[in-house]
Amino acid sequence: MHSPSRKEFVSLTFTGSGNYNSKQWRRQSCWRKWKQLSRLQRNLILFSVALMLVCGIATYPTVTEHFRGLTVVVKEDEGHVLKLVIPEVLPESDKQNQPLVPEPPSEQKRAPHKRGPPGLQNRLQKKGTRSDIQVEENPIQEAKKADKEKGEKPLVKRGALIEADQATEGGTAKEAENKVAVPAVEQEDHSHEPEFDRLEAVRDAFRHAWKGYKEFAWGQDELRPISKSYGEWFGLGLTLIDALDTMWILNLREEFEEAKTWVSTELSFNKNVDVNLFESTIRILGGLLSTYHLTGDALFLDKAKDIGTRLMPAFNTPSKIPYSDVNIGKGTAHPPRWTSDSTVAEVTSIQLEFRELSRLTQDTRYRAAVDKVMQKVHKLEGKQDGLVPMFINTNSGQFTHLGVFTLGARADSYYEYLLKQWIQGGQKETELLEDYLQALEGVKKNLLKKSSPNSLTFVGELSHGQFSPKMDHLVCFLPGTLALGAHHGLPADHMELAKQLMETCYQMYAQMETGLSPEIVHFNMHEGSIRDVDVKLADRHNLLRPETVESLFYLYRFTKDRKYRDWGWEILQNFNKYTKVSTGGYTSINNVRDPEYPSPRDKMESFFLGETLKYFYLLFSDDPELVSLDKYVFNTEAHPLPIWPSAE
Ligand code: DMJ
Repeated sequence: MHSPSRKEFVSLTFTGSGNYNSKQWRRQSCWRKWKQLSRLQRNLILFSVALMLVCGIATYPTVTEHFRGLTVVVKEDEGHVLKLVIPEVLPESDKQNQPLVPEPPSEQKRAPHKRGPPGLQNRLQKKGTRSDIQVEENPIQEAKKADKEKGEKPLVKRGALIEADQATEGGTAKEAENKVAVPAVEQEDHSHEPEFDRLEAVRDAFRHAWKGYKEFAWGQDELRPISKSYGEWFGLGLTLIDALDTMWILNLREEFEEAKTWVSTELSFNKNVDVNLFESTIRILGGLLSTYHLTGDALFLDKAKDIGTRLMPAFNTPSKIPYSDVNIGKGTAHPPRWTSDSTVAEVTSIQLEFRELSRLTQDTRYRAAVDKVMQKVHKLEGKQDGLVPMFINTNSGQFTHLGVFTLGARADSYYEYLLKQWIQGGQKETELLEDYLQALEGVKKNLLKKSSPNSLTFVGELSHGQFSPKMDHLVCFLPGTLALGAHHGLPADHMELAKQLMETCYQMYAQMETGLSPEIVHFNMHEGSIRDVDVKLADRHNLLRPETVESLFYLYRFTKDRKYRDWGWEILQNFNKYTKVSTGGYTSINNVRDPEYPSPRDKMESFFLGETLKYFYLLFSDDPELVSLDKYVFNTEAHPLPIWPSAE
């Protein structure tokens, strides 16, 4: 216990006279004062000083990092300028841009990120590394500047792989733990090297995707690469079947043989399972038919006939417009539980496959069923300038939900298959061509607009006469389809429109911080807009979809303009940076606007192998005979089917 009179504080009152400025006086005076202190007081002072020193050392990196986090490096010509950006005082609109996903762990924030191809890299630096740090600028000007810089062959830091086991769909605690692995070794940018390297890069990507599928999801529908597991949809080995012809085209024979063995020994359609008519037609029937054509192996035709026959009960409806779902084991079909409607795109995008099945088997029932659907839709009321609504009733055979028109989800491939059936059948079925041409006029009249500030041509939507500048990534099939039509003799202005829309679809990638497109964008149309593209929080995901790469392939084949390949190369690299999972496979992501934390969804869609990687390969291939567009027509899942010889 201390005596109550004893004071437990340090008094530093300086008294006395003399030269206050002399060093010696100060030293003596301090020492005197120190000696006058009690031992406890001296110990207290020493302890406090030591504590301050320890804290100072420990917090130093955090403080500096915090400072760094509040800055954006802005490259001004040669020099670099650090600008302070304080999130708390960001404009309200920028705050809204902050991701919904949980904050990443601090190590992830601290990791030195230097991502994106050279061009994108510079744009990102200007914008800051997070989506909520935005510097007002014109992204297209920036992209052009970046294109110039590409010529200098700078080093690209290959982005980081996503580590498995670190995140799952839907923002769970695991997701918050998601870490990005230490960046891989620096690698040369291949963008100006021979196409061989790009083809190899696609084969590498396929092998990596296949590795994950083989290890964790073999024979199942879809790989869940983060949790190293799988997801079932129909229970029919969807990814494996969707990928068969891709492996053949990419000349991955070993992988192909393993898959073929599974098809011959394990695949059975005699299963009590409900499948979606459209999805199983385009992925399974289409995949088996194209593999049969590429390989000549009857195994695949037998399997195609089996699944095709099992899907036929879907057409037993009062209107002959098929139900959405079929039980392929029981031979029963039904609409979704909540409606007797089917989706227009679904019932009008199964024709290429069933028609081809009839041709190969000489059994006319398949073709008769799907042709009837087209004949009915051709005559239906409720179109606007050739544009179709999104739903059709299986009882009445009439369109429902009238007045809403889109080229995106639920209507997209109706337009694609009008043209492609016409091509498949040797350009004889004039009703199909008429409907296609009329629909394109409908698009031009009702849906085609320009964005601000860069006048990008885009395809919006119409709802009861009201225009919406919303465009799904799915619409990016259109440049390719337009170009294909022009190649087959349709008006040259289709090609011009294709080029304009191709630029727009590319910008949907290039204007995002990850260089990957979101699922849906909204274009700005009012003068004085800062950027062309806005993305709502709920629309920021990327599912590894193929449409833009598909169109790049067509545009390159027909124009030989190398910029389409370069755009594709940029996109492939960004898939590798933000969606590749270290233990195998690629994953859909939640947020294309946050390169720090794109937030993996733990799912690799079968179309990534069936379509996206196949179109990348064909885009980079110099061989126009590798699936010649004068001999084949691709179904909507990228499975090539032959254009029928003119006699048929
Ligand atoms: C694919 O299954 C097909 O391309 C379909 O037509 C649209 N959706 C996916 C790819 O995005």
